[in-house]
Amino acid sequence: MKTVFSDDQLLHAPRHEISDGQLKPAVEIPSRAEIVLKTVKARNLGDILEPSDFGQRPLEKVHDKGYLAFLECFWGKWEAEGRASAEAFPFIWPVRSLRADPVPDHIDGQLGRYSMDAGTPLGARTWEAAKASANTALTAAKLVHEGNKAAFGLCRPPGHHAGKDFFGGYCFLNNAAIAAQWLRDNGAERVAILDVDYHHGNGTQAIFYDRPDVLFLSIHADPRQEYPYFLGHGDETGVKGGTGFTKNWPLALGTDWEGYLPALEEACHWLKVFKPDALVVSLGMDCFENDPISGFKFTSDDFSRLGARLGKTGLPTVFLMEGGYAVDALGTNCVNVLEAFEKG
Ligand code: Q9C
Ligand code: ZN
Repeated sequence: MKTVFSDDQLLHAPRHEISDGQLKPAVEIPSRAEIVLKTVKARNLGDILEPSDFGQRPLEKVHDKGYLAFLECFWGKWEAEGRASAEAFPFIWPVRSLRADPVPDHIDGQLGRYSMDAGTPLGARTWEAAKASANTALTAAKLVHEGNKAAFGLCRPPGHHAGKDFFGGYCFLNNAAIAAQWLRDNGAERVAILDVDYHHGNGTQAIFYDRPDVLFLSIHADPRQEYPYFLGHGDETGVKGGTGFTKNWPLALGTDWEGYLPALEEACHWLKVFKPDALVVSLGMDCFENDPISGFKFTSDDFSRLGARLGKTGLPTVFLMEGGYAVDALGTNCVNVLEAFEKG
């Protein structure tokens, strides 16, 4: 399987995140991508390609233009404001009874308008890294479009929490949504997204919630107990024409492979019913038992089981990396999925 990756994705290098009432060391860091790349090489998964530049169009098909302009221009405004910090955090949001329109002129207002949490630092080169990550996803999608059975976009920063007009959960551009939309625009009639990251893919779900052409399936920690808390419940199944084309499997904290498998089997059943032209897998490795911020109990071997099960679907598949914060094991867990998928 071919891997797509660009060094530009390392330019987003956050130092801290706001978590548990403290400024803590960031967990979504460049070494995540580096260890996965190293393992891809060590285990000879296949060629490693640089992404092509797809330009602004595929981003605008998913994201709001004002939001993209905000991401691009933010750091210049932050510096012009005389801020000394190496990264920016939002601290006010347009919640119930406040107005999201008009978008404020002031950067602190814009930060709140275009974000969902205070745990996702924006830095000087975040935009470049996020764009490179999206181009990596698009290039992997193109490889599958051109007839490769599967491809791996080593995306970082991740994407599935980012919505049409907001960043959060370490995500800025929704790589999976951008790839799925590109596949739709290039001949695929139906695309399925299976999100196996430990956290619910709220951004991806919201982007396709009213659409029947992109099936969104997500298996994740129950939002009653876990981030992102405000989406990913079992009764969310889509709206309007998209009714029935979103499915969620919220699982209890402490879930192991045995507890996970029935949900995975149901998700694979819906893939079979939907018959997509392509599958996009939002591949988080944060279900791992030693993940520092998560509560499931996958072993490294379970990631091979996951990959083998996905291989059995027989679908052309674009794997895009999402979360996973046990850096030492991240490469092993990720390549376990990809290798087992290919062995089928
Ligand atoms: N105290 C992804 O996996 N909050 N994002 C963690 C821990 C954010 C995870 C707080 C988790 C976001 C792509
Ligand atoms: Zn996650």
